[in-house]
Formats: sequence, structure tokens, C-alpha cells
Amino acid sequence: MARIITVLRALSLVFLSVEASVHLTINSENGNATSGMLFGLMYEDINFSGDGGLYAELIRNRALQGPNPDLTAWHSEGASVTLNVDKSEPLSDALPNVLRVDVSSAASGKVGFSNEGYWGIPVNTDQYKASFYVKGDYTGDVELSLRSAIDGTVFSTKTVSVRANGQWKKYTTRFTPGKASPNANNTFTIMFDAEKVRGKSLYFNLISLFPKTWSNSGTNGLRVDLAEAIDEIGGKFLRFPGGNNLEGQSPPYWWKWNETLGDLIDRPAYPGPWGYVNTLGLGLIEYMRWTDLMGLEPLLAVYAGLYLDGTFITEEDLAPYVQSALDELEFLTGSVDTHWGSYRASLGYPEPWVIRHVEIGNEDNLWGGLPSYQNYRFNMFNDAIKAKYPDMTIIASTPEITGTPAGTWLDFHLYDKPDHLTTLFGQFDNWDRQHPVLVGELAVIAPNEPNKPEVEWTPGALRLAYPSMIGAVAESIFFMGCERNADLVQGIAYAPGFQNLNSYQWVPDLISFTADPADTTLSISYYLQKLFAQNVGDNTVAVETSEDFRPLFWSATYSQKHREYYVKMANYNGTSTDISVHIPALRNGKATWTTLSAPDGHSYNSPRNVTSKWTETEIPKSGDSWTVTLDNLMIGVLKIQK
Ligand SMILES: *[C@@H]1O[C@H](CO)[C@@H](O)[C@H](O)[C@H]1NC(C)=O
Ligand SMILES: *[C@@H]1O[C@H](CO)[C@@H](O)[C@H](O)[C@H]1NC(C)=O
Ligand SMILES: *[C@@H]1O[C@H](CO)[C@@H](O)[C@H](O)[C@H]1NC(C)=O
Ligand SMILES: *[C@@H]1O[C@H](CO)[C@@H](O)[C@H](O)[C@H]1NC(C)=O
Ligand SMILES: *[C@@H]1O[C@H](CO)[C@@H](O)[C@H](O)[C@H]1NC(C)=O
Ligand SMILES: CC(=O)N[C@H]1CO[C@H](CO)[C@@H](O)[C@@H]1O
Repeated sequence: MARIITVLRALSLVFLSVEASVHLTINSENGNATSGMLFGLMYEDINFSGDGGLYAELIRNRALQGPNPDLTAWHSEGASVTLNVDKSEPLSDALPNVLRVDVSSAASGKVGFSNEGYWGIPVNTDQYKASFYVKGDYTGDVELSLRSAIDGTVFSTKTVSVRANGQWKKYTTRFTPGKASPNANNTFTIMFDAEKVRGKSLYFNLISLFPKTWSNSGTNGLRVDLAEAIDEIGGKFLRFPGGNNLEGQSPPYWWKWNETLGDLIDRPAYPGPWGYVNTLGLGLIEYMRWTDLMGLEPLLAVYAGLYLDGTFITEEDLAPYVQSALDELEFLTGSVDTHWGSYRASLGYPEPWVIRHVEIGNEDNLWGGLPSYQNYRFNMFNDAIKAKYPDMTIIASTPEITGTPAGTWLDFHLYDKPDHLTTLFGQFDNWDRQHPVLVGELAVIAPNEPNKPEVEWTPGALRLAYPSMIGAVAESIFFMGCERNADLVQGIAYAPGFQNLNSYQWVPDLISFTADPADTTLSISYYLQKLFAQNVGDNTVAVETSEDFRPLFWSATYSQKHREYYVKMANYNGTSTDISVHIPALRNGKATWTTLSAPDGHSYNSPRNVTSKWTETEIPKSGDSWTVTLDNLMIGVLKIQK
């Protein structure tokens, strides 16, 4: 039989095509159920991706937060005004530093100050909401405006009537600019009447400006284009809030969930580990609303007592941290009759959320964390959470831990080069089935060869500036290896998700942006996530063929819900190849072939320069198969609807 096939194949090569051809038979029997959420998202505030990014606030340094408050992003308007950081007139316990505006006794006309935003403020003709707190002796108009930092053009002005006195008072207003700005190099300016405060000071704090937010996510919501981009991936879970941002750089700073709640004036600074202060405007509730609005399963990480400087909490001192994690779970999932559940209700969220997955820490194998994680930290959290929530799935933050109870997921992270990543196609073939796997962070971050156009040197490291085509092909191969093992691998996420091109600590990233939405760049790896996330079944199916993997790779799944087969394929340094797919269980069906490619392996997408190509073609059935052509460095999915 085998010999006959070989002869036939040789004949077909001669008569039909000079291209090689591969035959895949999809056997729909005896597949394994998958988690149903194979592709998802990992998110933490890094690279100004929350503050200055996804969190839609436009004012930078809005409350002079952090252990070393300064006047970053603030400028005085008019020579008779000086700005200071003042600690004598705290707005709240959480916001002790305020902006003191000293007006000289010679001042006249309109004076004030402005904020440059996170490297700009885009002006469009949707409604903005501005608010600020003010204290001092002033009765009169305060003029808010959006104007060009380049030539002073005023795009919008709104006057607020203020009666300031010895108490902090909040003013909120809404306005809609009459015209959009040509670029995002604009400032938000607050001006007042100099004559009324000559020789005196006015105090301001929590100065905020929100544009229209995504999906009505509210005045404390998400930036429209970035949220839309991640929503359109179609992933199924969100792993948050880190990443290193969960752990904190050193004591006493870790992501204290209880300090991310309620009114913004009650949220203190968190000096996150990525070199900038988090406002915590993007807090626990904002994360949960994000998962609700995008239909994502929350994979909540709780702090597990390890700081990035290697400090870890001793066994004797760990109990309050375990209690904090229990409180966090009660806050999210408890009924209104519980202490933390009733607090949640008091914040406007009576309906409990459902949390099915909790990750204990982040990368606890690093920074010398493994011995304490292995010896007591994991167990103390695990035992306490399991005792109260026996059905919750617990995720250990590293596969290096041993002896966790059966059913504990292990979080596997990998940052790699393309060639090496392709060798890990079989990584999970022989893993212990007692411990499901989460691939919580994965990316190709460096090229196979140095000195290529997509390469950027960062001190001490050779990195891709943007995800490359060959990198995405390598990622797709690793993902297919995971999908073939989808009885074991429960979820996969690329990381990090976002990069503010004006200040970042990590390349490459899935989505790059500046203040100007026209710069938002969806990387080639982004399109791969989208291609795979939108074509994933609830069951694996076996693929039979006489061919070996390499240079071509494939995997297949079936969705009972959608009655669709998805055959994923990639070509890593092979020749253009015809692939015919035969599904004995299907007589007919509509087949769609979606491909992702780019001019060459080094190609990447960068602002206003999309080089990758996404095509969708309907494929007619010919004979008993559907045949597609898979070029070198192409990723494709053949979807066949029953
Ligand atoms: C189902 O999983 C087992 C391992 O648990 C594996 O041997 C088998 O090949 C898988 N079947 C399919 C169709 O993926
Ligand atoms: C905005 O324009 C000013 C003046 O031309 C320039 O100095 C500044 O670098 C620009 N800022 C950004 C973020 O492009
Ligand atoms: C938040 O929780 C931590 C840990 O339990 C605690 O140390 C801290 O004081 C709490 N913060 C507030 C504002 O209650
Ligand atoms: C694939 O091709 C790239 C670029 O030509 C090269 O860097 C890489 O080493 C090749 N890898 C394999 C496994 O052929
Ligand atoms: C667009 O990106 C490609 C890399 O894929 C690069 O070679 C090319 O120079 C870029 N074009 C522009 C106009 O920046
Ligand atoms: C505040 C901060 O950490 N800024 C850094 C962001 O990333 C860029 C690029 O790595 C650095 O140059 C900045 O210092």
C-alpha cells in the first residue's frame, strides 16, 4: 500500500505540479477535549501600557504621586506663575502631594499651567470629561483648553465657574471640541484670572481628562483603539495584573489590590517595578469590568510574598499575605453578606464575579524565590484557597515546583529565538498529564542572526524592535505543538501586550502605540494571535499523513459548537507546497483559507507601515479534498464548515 502511494505521488509530481505536495487526513474520532480557552491575553502595566496607554486618562502625573513627586509633564503658562510640589495641603491620605500655583504680585491677564499628557494628547470631536480639585481663595472663571504644543492653535475651550475657598472642592465638566487636531502634540491648559490671586497661591490636584472610552467602559475606562485591538483578537482569557507588576520591586511595594479600589482620591501611588509610578486608576474592578466587557475568563494572579529584589516573606510572616489573597477572593466572589462582598456592593457592584482560576504569584522560580515557594509559600496559599474554594483551579507560577497536588496548573514562560522555538514543537508531548499547563507568557524576542533590519540593540541584549515574520512562524509552530497537546495545555498568551513607543522597557511587544491613534501598530504576532484565537475548536483531532513534520507543521481541532474543522499550518524555511486536506467524515463543506505572510522573514509592522498580509479565500473541494498552497514563511488556517 505504502509503495503504491509513493508511486502515485511520484506520478502526480510529474504530471500535476512541480511543487511538493502533502496529504493530510483528518480523523475526527477519539479527539481530546480542550479547555475551550486556548488563546488568551496576558496583561500588566509595563512600557506605560496602562497609565499612558490602555487606561484612557490623558493627564500625566495627575496627582503628583509616588515617593519622589515632581512636576513631570506640568508647565507654567505665563512668567508670573511658578509651580511647586506642596505637601502641606493633602487632598486625601492617598494623595498627599498637590500642585501649588504661586502667582506673583505683578501678574495680570490670564495665567495658569498646562499638562503635556503622555507625550501628547489627541484631540478629536468626541466628548471629553475633565475634572480637578482646587483649594484657595478664588471666585471666578477657570478656562480649560486643548491646544497645539507646536503653534498654540486652540482646539477647544471650556469655562468653569469656580468658587474656591479653604476647602478642597471638585469640579467636573464635559465638552466636545469643534475640530480635531492634525496630530497629538497638544496640551491641556488650565487658566484663571491673575488679578484675583495676585501674590497668592492656588492649590490643584487630581487633574483628570478622559476622552470617550471603549464600549462605554465609563469615565475611568479604556482607550478606544487599544481596547478594540485586543478585543478583536478574540482571545478567551485575561491573565492579570502581572507579571512583575504584581510582585513589586522591593518592600513594601507590591500590587495591593485593596488600594486599587473606590474613588480615585483614595488610590495611593504604586511605584511599579518598571520604572514609573502606577496611578492605580486601572484597578481590580476596572480589570474585572474589562473581562466582563470582552467576555474573557479572568486568570487572577495573587501576590505570593516575593519581591523582584529577591526579598521574600518568611514562613512566620506570610499569614497576613495569605489572608489578603483570601480577602481579595471574597471581595470579588463573596455575597453581599460577607465583609468584603458588602464592601464591593458599596462600590456599586452588588453582583459577585466568578473566579475559577487563581495563580499564586509570578515566576517564583526567579530572584532566588524557588526554595521558599517550594517549601511553604505555594502550599500556604494553595491550602488556604482550596479550603475555602475547593473548586477553584490553582496555578503554580513555575513548572520548576515539584509535588503540587494533581490538577494544579503549571505556568510555563518562554522568551526565545525562532530556530530554537521550533525545536520545542514536541515540548509537551510527554509531560505529566496530572499537571495541566498554562503558557502564560511566550514570545520570540531575538532574531536567529544579528545585524538584521528588525533588530534593535538594548544595553546588554540583542532584541527585535518589533515582532518579525519568521518569529511569528516560529510562534505558530510552538502554538500548534501546544494545540496538539490541548488535553494538557489550557491556555497560551503572548507577552507583553503593549508598548508606548515614547517610553518602554521591553521589546518586542504585541501592540505598539503613541498618544496618536494613527501610530497604533498591530504586529505580525498580533495577527497570528488573532488568526489562531479565532480558529480553535473544543476538541483536538488526529491528523494522519505519511509526511514528517519540518519544514511544514500542522495541527487540527474541531468545534462541536460551530460544527467547524480548523487545520492550522506553517512553513518554516521550506518550499511552496500544495497541501490537500481530506476529512472522511465530511461529504461537503464550505472551506475558507486564511493566510498570514509578509515580504520576507525579517519583515515587521511598525507605525504607519504594515508589511504583513492577511488573505481569506474560499477553496472549492476538488475530488475528496481541499487543496491549498502554503508558501515559505506562511501561516495558514483552513476552516471547513460542516
Ligand atoms: C489525546 O491525548 C493523548 C495523551 O493524553 C494523546 O496520546 C493522543 O494523541 C491525543 N489525541 C489527539 C487526537 O490529540
Ligand atoms: C511637540 O512639539 C514640540 C514643539 O515643536 C516639540 O519640542 C516636542 O518634541 C513635540 N512632542 C512630541 C511628543 O512630539
Ligand atoms: C491593603 O492590604 C495590605 C495587606 O493586607 C495592608 O498592608 C494595607 O495596609 C492595606 N491598605 C489599606 C489602605 O488598607
Ligand atoms: C531559516 O532561515 C533563516 C533565515 O534565512 C535562518 O536564519 C534560520 O537559521 C533558518 N532555520 C532553519 C531551521 O532552517
Ligand atoms: C517598512 O518596514 C519594512 C520592514 O518590514 C522596512 O524594510 C521598510 O523600510 C519600512 N518602510 C518605511 C517607509 O518605513
Ligand atoms: C521611566 C522609565 O522607566 N523610562 C524608561 C522607559 O524605557 C526607555 C527605553 O527602555 C528608557 O529609556 C526609559 O528610561
